[in-house]
Amino acid sequence: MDPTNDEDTRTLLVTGASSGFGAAIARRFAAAGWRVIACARRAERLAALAAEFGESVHIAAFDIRDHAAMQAALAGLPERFRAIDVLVNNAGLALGTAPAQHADLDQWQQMIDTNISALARITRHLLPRLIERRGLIVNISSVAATYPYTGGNVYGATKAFVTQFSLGLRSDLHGTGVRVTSIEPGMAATEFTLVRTGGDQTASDTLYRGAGPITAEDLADTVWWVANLPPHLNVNRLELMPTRQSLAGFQIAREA
Ligand code: NDP
Ligand code: 8X3
Repeated sequence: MDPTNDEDTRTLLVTGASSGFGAAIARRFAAAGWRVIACARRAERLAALAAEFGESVHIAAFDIRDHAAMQAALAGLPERFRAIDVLVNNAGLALGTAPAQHADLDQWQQMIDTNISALARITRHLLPRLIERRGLIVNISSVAATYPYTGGNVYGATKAFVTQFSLGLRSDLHGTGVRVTSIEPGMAATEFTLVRTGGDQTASDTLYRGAGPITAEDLADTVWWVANLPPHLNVNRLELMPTRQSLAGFQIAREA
């Protein structure tokens, strides 16, 4: 891509660009000369991103659960950001680690609204533009979509939706040239655990210490790789884990 040629420049929209994976993805692509639309609620974080990269980053601060706000932000895109080549559905969160029988229903609802409903809506909204560009959709799912763990309940189920929705999109978009990839990471050191625990920095530090977690830059490099594959190649699902994380299976509650 020749960044001096405006026709050549490709555009990526990434949700959840104010921290973690999303911020690293925005930086990775902007640094390589792409136009980047960076979305999240925290406008001051997005402004810092725009200050770093100037005119190649357009920021859109809105709550992705708010359908009208999402539509208004996309309708208000400047002309040069309107043709979108890559949509990265990254905004999402886990709230709480309580087993289902003790879980907070409002937290469940927020995860469903963000990880499922908002992701589906923005995707539907942008599909005509992505089809026009023979674009790419990268959905950030999780290993929690496939492997259950105690306290993962609704979070894991929302990510199972993300993975299955990705496969469904592949099927519906057959013949359009649009590619769809579900990326399914394991433990990654971002603000994810801080959010999940309601701001417990010690819990977050303790979880990641000595675990060699995935970094936001690892994930950004992965999205970069997927986005730069030749057009005839589609990565359907990509599961990533830190080497130090692995799977442990079943449990048995024995009779007393
Ligand atoms: P972070 O908490 O660092 O980033 C989450 C991003 O989502 C923030 O930019 C946040 O922005 C945005 N977001 C959350 N809620 C909303 C909302 N209502 N409206 C708009 N934006 C929102 O976590 P990660 O970078 O780790 O998470 C990114 C994705 O990766 C998530 O979907 C997560 O489930 C997934 N994931 C994370 C893993 C990990 O271990 N870290 C592993 C597997 C998957 P703001 O608060 O400014 O709105
Ligand atoms: C985040 C990964 O294993 O903490 O999606 O649920 S995990």
